[in-house]
Amino acid sequence: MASKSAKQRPVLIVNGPNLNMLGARQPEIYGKETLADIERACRAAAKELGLTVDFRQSNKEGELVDFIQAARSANSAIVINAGAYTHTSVAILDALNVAELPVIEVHLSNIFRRESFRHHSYVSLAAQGVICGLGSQGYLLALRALAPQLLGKSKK
Ligand code: CA2
Repeated sequence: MASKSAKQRPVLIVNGPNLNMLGARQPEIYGKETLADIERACRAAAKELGLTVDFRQSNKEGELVDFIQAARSANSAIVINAGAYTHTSVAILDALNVAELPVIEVHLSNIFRRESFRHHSYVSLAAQGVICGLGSQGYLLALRALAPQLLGKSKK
């Protein structure tokens, strides 16, 4: 069977540790929305843009690597909020580089206004762009940035 074009493959939106706790704690930093709210908003935005999404979360580094490895053939691009693994994970960086897909890094909070250990991101080394500090809007902006690239360069 012919493989799916970039247009037909969903964008992987992948979320790292503790992001399943959104809405429950620290709303002053991460906002009041839950991850389910963000997923709904991403699905609605994707639909308007003519895209589809695979929305995932894991607290386990290896599982995040598995999602990214699978994206190479299953997805058209990756939007990633790797949570705290952003600042520590060479494994996630390596997986993103192997995926050879457009990557946009998103953070709800402005990591540069926070502790210095959050100022360095391994994920950024593989990212086309980085959006931080705009809350859940960052995810929607990432989809908006990807849409013309994905829809304009369909391989058929
Ligand atoms: O700002 C972001 O999106 C972060 O990726 C969030 C990570 C943090 O380690 C990064 O430095 C920046 C932490 C996510 C923790 O999420 C929570 C949600 C509710 C309550 C507590 C933590």
